[in-house]
Amino acid sequence: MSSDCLFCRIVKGEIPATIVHETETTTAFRDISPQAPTHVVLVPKLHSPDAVSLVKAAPGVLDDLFRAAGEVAEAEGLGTGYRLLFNTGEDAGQTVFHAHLHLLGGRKLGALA
Ligand code: IU
Repeated sequence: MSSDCLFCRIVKGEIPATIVHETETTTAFRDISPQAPTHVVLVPKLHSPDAVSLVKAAPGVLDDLFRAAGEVAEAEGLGTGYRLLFNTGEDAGQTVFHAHLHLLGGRKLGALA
């Protein structure tokens, strides 16, 4: 946990967020600036700056994130499809340096840039 990391603070309940799912290792909440009708951010409770660092530090947690994403997608009724993505590094548009998996769905999604 990092006291100056926004997502660590959401995980600890210090900053409000609309939490939609929680497991022992994962917290999932609605993105504050949704890019699709369903836009949920899934974060590991363990602080790691990006997904590749996370898989090195705690590989099983990545499995947990994807499992949780599937559960959220089902709960949100996204049976016709959804997108899961990690922005990794500044050039990819990562703005919060705590690994997080975006879950987007609820409309036809365009091609990736
Ligand atoms: P990115 O992959 O690092 O760009 O994603 C960070 C996301 O975190 C982005 O979609 C923001 O809208 C979202 N977010 C949030 O949900 N709550 C916040 O308080 C802040 C950012 I700051």
